[in-house]
Formats: sequence, structure tokens, C-alpha cells
Amino acid sequence: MAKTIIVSNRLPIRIEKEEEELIYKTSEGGLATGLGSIYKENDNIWIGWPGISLEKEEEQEVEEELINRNMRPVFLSESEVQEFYLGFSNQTLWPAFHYFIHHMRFKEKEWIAYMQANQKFADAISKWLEPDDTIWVHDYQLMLVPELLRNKFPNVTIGFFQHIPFPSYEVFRMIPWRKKLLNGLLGADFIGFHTYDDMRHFLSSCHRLAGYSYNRNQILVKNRLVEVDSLPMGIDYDKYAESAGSQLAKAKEISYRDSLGPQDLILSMDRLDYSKGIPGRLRAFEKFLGEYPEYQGRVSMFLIVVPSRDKVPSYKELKEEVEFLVGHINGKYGTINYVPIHFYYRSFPLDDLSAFYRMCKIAMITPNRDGMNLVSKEYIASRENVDGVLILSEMAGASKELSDALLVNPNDEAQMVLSIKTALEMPLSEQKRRMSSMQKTVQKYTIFQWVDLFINNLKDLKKRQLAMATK
Ligand code: GDG
Repeated sequence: MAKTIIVSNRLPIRIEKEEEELIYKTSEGGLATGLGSIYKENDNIWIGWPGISLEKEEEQEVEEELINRNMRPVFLSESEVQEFYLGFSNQTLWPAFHYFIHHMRFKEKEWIAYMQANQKFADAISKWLEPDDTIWVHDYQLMLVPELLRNKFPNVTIGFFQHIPFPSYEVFRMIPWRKKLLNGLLGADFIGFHTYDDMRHFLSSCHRLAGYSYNRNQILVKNRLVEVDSLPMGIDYDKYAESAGSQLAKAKEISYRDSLGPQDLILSMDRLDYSKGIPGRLRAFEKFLGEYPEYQGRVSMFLIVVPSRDKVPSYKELKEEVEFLVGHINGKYGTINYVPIHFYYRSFPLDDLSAFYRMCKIAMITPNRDGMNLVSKEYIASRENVDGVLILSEMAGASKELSDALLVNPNDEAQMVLSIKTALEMPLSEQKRRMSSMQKTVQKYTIFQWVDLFINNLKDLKKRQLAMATK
């Protein structure tokens, strides 16, 4: 029976070493939830890196354990993690694709490591691949994998989804290996992006940098039809709505509220990443407290920063900047019974997240760039009483669907400051009208619907390719 092979840099599992024992922790990320309905079925599998460097004997043990869980590991050495993952993926592609051109670096050695790691993933896929299988590759760490597979298996079905933005041609062309990256992706049959703009940028780069002509969303690559489309990713709405409505989340909300005091709360929750706009948000909050002193003592920010890539220097610097700003603002406006910013540098279990989503009247999500941003959708799904206000950056993919949020340009400090005031003063009837409309959207376009749409598009295209070939 034909199977589906999901491929991503990280497997939907975390392996941790406690003393000499290996502990397996399943990931609850959005992608793992959505694709859980696929990779756990029949002979389907998920191929990726288990997120830890191991001794040879341990690799054997992990492989056996993962096979029972429909997963196949690709093991990366310390130097591969350093050069392919932390290097080229996160210090060349990530900043380029998020328009942080001053953070980009171009190291030949890291590009070579990227090519070799992509080959390693392609080899692992080849090992398990049978002719009628469907392969679905995820994200910017694996852009060369589709072409590597296409060269070896000309007729195999390959889909690719890009979770981060695709930048304008003007930025993409700065990467020395741009044409190789484009040709890598064009090995796929179907390529999905979160937004129409990302898709347009990709098509423009294919045309201007690699000479391909396209018609609407179709590109002809050596007589093979490749299609691109925008497919905004959703969340498991019911999971977030049910968790937020549970007795546990309600009890936690009451107990946290008791300790925090009566202030209105503004939620800020992201991975530690310069693309997420955390310092700009803190500066806007500081300015708000200065410009509208009547709000001092009445509103606090609930700031969660989830540790991420903290070995990369620009992330370390960002952490220091956030810590400095929190200390500065709390020192400036805090009193014996008022803490302007409650800051947590760690991750929390879902029950806590749900309590936070419940207790914060405002969620302020203002990235400088974000492919989609799932936190904004989770906040909406968790608002059981259909109230609360979402302040959302126009630079997040989610803003294309959530037009009832207060949309802001994260570089426009005056607008950010005013949006906090507008959100705090918004009448309940307007909160409900906006929230109810956004809940309908997020409830309709879930992660499950996204997965089905992607797979159906891919299958449909394959049929049309076959019809073209037999004409
Ligand atoms: C990339 C793109 C795109 C966060 N803190 C905790 C926690 N989280 C969960 C959230 C959410 C996820 O992590 C973060 O997703 P985002 O979409 O906001 O951001 P990225 O990690 O940057 O994801 C992004 C996404 O891919 C999907 O395509 O939307 O644009 O950058 O689900 O809930 N989960 C738990 N504890 C935490 O403390 N359990």
C-alpha cells in the first residue's frame, strides 16, 4: 500500500538524557498535532532529526524505539548541528527570509554543510521510499531535498510547505546560492506558502533569478508542471477551546488572578527571536505608561519568552536587551503593589497557556515578520466569553485572515501606543463583534482542513501531470 512520508528537520518528539537513560517526550506543536492524523496511520512515517547528538550504540536504541512510533531518525553530528542548523539555516536563511539583512552571514563552509545535510535527509527518505509513495517536505532547512529526490526518482510525488515568509526578490537575490535553492525547491510538484505575497515573491525569484516563466500559479520546469499556492495554516481549534474551558484552566486562572492583583493584563508570548518584535513591544508599552499616566498601576504586561537558539550570538544579545528593558521599565514605573511587566523566560504546559489566554484581556502580537503566527489563533480559540482584543502586526501572515484584530505596523511606535489605549477602552459590544468574527474564521480553517487541502492539491496536480504526459 502506498504510504505518505512526512519530512521535517525536527521529529515530533524530544529525546532527553537523564543520567544514562533516554527519555522520549512527544511534541505538542501545531504541526505535530495536524500531521498526527497522517503519520500514525497505516505504514506512513515521519523522518527527521530527534534533536540530540548521541553515541553510536544509543543511535541504534533510538532507531528501534522510533520505528515503533512510525518515525525514522536522521542523526546529525555536533558539527552538522553547528554548521547546517545553527549556521546556514538559522544565520543565513532565517534572517534573509525575515528581512533581517544585517544578521545574515554567508559562509561557504556552512553552505556545504547545508548541502550535505540535505543529502543525508534525501538518502534517509530514499531508504524507505517506494514508487507510489507521497513525500511531504517541511520548511527552509530542507529546500534542496525535493530536487535531490527528483533526480533519483523522476516520477515520485513531492510536496513542500514553507512555514516562514518567502522574501522579496531584492532580498532573496543577496544569497550567493540563490539559484541552487530555487532549483532545489522546484524539484517538488506542489509548493505551499502561508500567504499570497510569499507565493508571489517566490514566483518572481524563479523568473528573475533562474529564468523560469510562469503562468498564474504554474511553472514549467523541464516540461514538468510545478504548482504553487497560498494555504494559510490553522490550529486544532477544539483542543484550545476545550482546554481553555476546562475546570483546570479556570481554577488556575482564579489562583493566578488572586496573586497578580486587579490590573488588566496584556499577553506577549513568543519564542526568543528577533523576528518577533519583543523589544519594540516593550518600548511601546513604556511609552504608553509615560503618555497615559492614568494607566500606571492599572495595566501590566504578561511577558513570556520561550528559550530558543540561545547559542546563536544575535539571540543571546536579544535576551540581554529584553532583560534590560524589563528591568528598566519595572524600575521606572513599578511600585510596592504594582509590577508593570511580569516576565518569564521558560515554556509552560498547555493548562497554563490556557489560563494565560483566559486571563489576559489583550494579546499583543507584533512581530516584525512572521510566516503565520499560531499564538494569535490560539488566543482567539481560547476566549470562551467571546471578549478580549487582539493587537496584531500587519507583518504576520495571520493578519491576512484576522482583519478584525487591531492591525498595527510594528515600526510605527505612535500607532502601537495608541492601539494599547484603544484596546483597553474598547466597548464590550465591539470586542464581542470582532472576537466572534475571528473565532468563526479560526474555527473554520483548522489545521486538519489545511492538511487535507495540501494533500488533495498535491494528488489533483499529480493526476493533471499524468494527463499531460499521456496527451
Ligand atoms: C513557525 C513560523 C508559523 C509557545 N510557547 C509555549 C508553547 N508555544 C507554542 C504556541 C504555538 C507555537 O509554540 C509557536 O508557533 P508560532 O506560529 O507562533 O511561531 P514559530 O515557532 O516561530 O513557528 C510561524 C509556524 O511556524 C507554523 O507554520 O506560524 O510564523 O515562524 O503553537 O502555543 N507551547 C507550550 N508552552 C509554551 O510555553 N506548550
